Amino acid sequence: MFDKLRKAVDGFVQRVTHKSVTESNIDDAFSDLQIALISNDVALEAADLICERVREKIAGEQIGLLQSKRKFILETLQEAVLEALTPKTPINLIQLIEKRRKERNPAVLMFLGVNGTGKTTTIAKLTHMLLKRKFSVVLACADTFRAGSSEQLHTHGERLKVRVLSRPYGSDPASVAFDAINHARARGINVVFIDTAGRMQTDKNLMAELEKIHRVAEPDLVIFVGDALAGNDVISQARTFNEKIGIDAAILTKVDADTKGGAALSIALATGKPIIFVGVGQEYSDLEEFRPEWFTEKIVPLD
Ligand SMILES: Nc1nc2c(ncn2[C@@H]2O[C@H](COP(=O)(O)OP(=O)(O)OP(=O)(O)O)[C@@H](O)[C@H]2O)c(=O)[nH]1
Ligand SMILES: [Mg+2]
Repeated sequence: MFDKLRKAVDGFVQRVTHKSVTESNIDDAFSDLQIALISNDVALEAADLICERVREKIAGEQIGLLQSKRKFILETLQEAVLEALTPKTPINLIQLIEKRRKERNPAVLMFLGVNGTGKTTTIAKLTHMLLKRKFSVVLACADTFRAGSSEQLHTHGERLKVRVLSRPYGSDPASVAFDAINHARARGINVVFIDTAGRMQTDKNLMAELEKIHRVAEPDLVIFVGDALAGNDVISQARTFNEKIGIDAAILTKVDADTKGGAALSIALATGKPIIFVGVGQEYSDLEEFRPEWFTEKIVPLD
């Protein structure tokens, strides 16, 4: 999956462990590592932070002895990547839903992101996962904008046997969210998923609409859905949605088709919010918990 980033890391390790490495040409190796990280969708700040961490650790060592220190460098790199990917305040979705259930309230989860990142598919996957855990779910089609959005969510609802609330195209999406939350409260349903229309983070009107949905729904969690293939743009997306609406967590989709691997690092560092799941295909079961260790090992293997 993450072949490109891994190759770049390998190249860096080979350079700094080479016999002729000196204090001065180690700088070149670091700037190559930084460029490799950036060209693999790692945000500039993230790349800087990782290079700095490795440099600090290596500074205490005698460069001449680094030939035998391949393992040490790989471990240091791993530590830096792991630290960047490990959330300071983790989120446990199941615990949150349980807590709301005990309070006899639905957990309200709102999804946002740019067009086509996989919001609707991810909601269907999460519904599938929660149904298996015996939670009840209702879906709100707060996308009254894109042609076919309501049909798409209704199709998932039929397959998964859960209720979908929608309104005609052009209606106020905030009122669909409102209806669904009331429906869940009245019937003791555990989880409300609010599916919003994809929008560019730069579209002022659509961002204002999203703010309204947010104000009305008062969600327990706002989840940013980012596409691993979106390249460097995912940084600006995550950052803008976080600044304008405020996000609590992220889900990274299409990781199955990603060879770069930098998007996870970028989202984590741009927002400081945890990535909670990753999408690894188009089937309902293709959703996995995000494990920082797993991602780190893919990017920096220790062998
Ligand atoms: N390979 C792969 N495809 C995915 C994944 N998640 C979603 N997709 C595909 O991405 C496409 C778009 O998914 P949607 O769920 O409709 O995306 P969306 O964000 O709801 O789109 P809009 O509502 O139009 O903004 C579909 O073809 C999905 O099957 C994933 O993890 N892996
Ligand atoms: Mg959608």
